[in-house]
Formats: sequence, structure tokens, C-alpha cells
Amino acid sequence: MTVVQYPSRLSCGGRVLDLTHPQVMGILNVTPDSFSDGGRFAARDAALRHAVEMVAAGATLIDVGGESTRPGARAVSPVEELERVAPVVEAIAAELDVVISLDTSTPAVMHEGARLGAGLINDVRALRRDGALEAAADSGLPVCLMHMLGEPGTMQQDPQYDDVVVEVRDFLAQRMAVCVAAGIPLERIVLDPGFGFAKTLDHNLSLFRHLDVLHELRRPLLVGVSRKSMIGQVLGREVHERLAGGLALAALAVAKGACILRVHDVAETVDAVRMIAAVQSAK
Ligand code: 7PJ
Repeated sequence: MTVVQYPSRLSCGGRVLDLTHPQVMGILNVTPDSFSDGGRFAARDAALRHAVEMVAAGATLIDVGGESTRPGARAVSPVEELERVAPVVEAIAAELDVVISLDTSTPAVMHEGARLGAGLINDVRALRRDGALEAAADSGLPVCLMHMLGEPGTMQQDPQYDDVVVEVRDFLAQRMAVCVAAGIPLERIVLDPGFGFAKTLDHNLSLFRHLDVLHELRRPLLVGVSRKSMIGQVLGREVHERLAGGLALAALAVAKGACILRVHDVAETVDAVRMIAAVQSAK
């Protein structure tokens, strides 16, 4: 077991997360398809229902994303992204006691999302888009900085590292320094190695095995592996068949000191986390 060394409370707008226990973040994709049938209100209501379900299952964060990061996904304009995300953030903030995470790289979404009640900015580009650092700093919210090389559209075209673990660690250290210089204090920073982002299967497995190296940076770690292709590649499973593999990795991530698990299958992951906690609190 890894013992974590940083302060264990993360202040997320009006809510405080206790990171001495692993927290489960439920994934809420607000996809364009959800607009095609029934229009915008139906999309918002469906998203809210999904969020209610995940909170009932034990999620303490909901990650709302309006821009797909899948390779080959169509680019979304800031206006379009905001039109998808804003009503959902507003509805969750009004109805649920949960930290809303914004899965976005877009300054306008950070700005408006924070105003509407979001509690965390989760940026797969680690605040590298123009204006993102400033928008995140202005929001006063914590940020999750994720490692990725290049852009989602092209990131899986032959990613190369001499030492993936060291390079991910150094990238995150450098982004932390940039954040601090821009007025985002260390206490507001969460780190994520970015499984599946510009990484081969070997890179992902090696990074996972040596996850504890990232504790050198002394910040809480978020791990997102739910249904990802690294599970599919090892087990030969389609997306909807990856739950067992994902739970194994979730348990291993907790054992290696990860604090936030970003998942689709909230109820199952919460069970796994509770089971681990029961063993850890035994005499
Ligand atoms: C991640 C994410 C992740 C963080 C996505 C997917 C791809 N944000 N957003 N970490 N993945 N922080 O869920 O398969 O791993 S989108």
C-alpha cells in the first residue's frame, strides 16, 4: 500500500472532498446524439437522470464533458460545447449534492461553468489552450492536470517515449509550475497520468505499474481507465465487456494511492472501494 503525503482535503467551490478515502467520479458525457431526439430539454433531463443515478450509487463527483476526445471525433466550437454543458451543470447544481467536474479545455466553458456551480476543472490538455490558465485561475477552482502528447485526433499515431514514467512525471511537474506562476496554488492541483492518451499498451501498463512515482509530486492522483482500450487489448474484450478488468485496475489504483477514480460504472466501483476500505480498517 502507498501512503500519501499531501494534505487530504480538496476544496471544490462550496464543497470539500476528503481524499483520505478514494472518491468515485461518475462520467457524464453530454454527446451531440442526445440532442437529435427530443431536443435540448430532453437531453438535459436525461443527463440529470443519469447524474442522479450515479450520485445515488455513491459518486461524489460528476464529470460533465461536452467535447469528445476520441480519436477522429469532430471538433466542437466553444459555443456549441457551452450549449451542451451549461444546462446540465445548472441542473445538477440545483438538484444534487455533488462536486461537478468540467471535462473541458475551453476557457469560456471553464468561466461559465464555474459561475453555474462547477467545483473542479478537469482538462485533458492540462490548461495548454490559449486563455485556459487564466480562466482556471480566475475560477478559483481546483484543476486536474492530465498528461497527453499532441492532440486527441492524432495522439495514437506512434507515441514515443524513452521512459514513459519519467516523462509523464516531468510533464506534470512542469505544468504544475506553470499553474503556480499563473496564480493557481499547489493546493488546488490534482494530477492524472492520462491513461490511453498518446500511449501504447506497453506505455499504459508501465505507467500503471509505476504509478507511485507520481507521488513524488505530492499531489492527489486521479486515475481514469474505465472501459479503455488498454483493458480491451489485454483481455480481448469489447467496450461493454470491460467491467471486471476496470474493477481490477480501480482496486490496484487505490492500492497505489490514487484518490479519485473516474468511471462509468459507479455502483460497482464504489463496492470495490468499500471492500478495500473494510480490509484496511481491520485490526
Ligand atoms: C480521462 C479524462 C482521463 C481525465 C477522458 C475516456 C476518454 N479526464 N477524460 N482522465 N479520459 N482527467 O473516458 O475514455 O483518463 S475521456
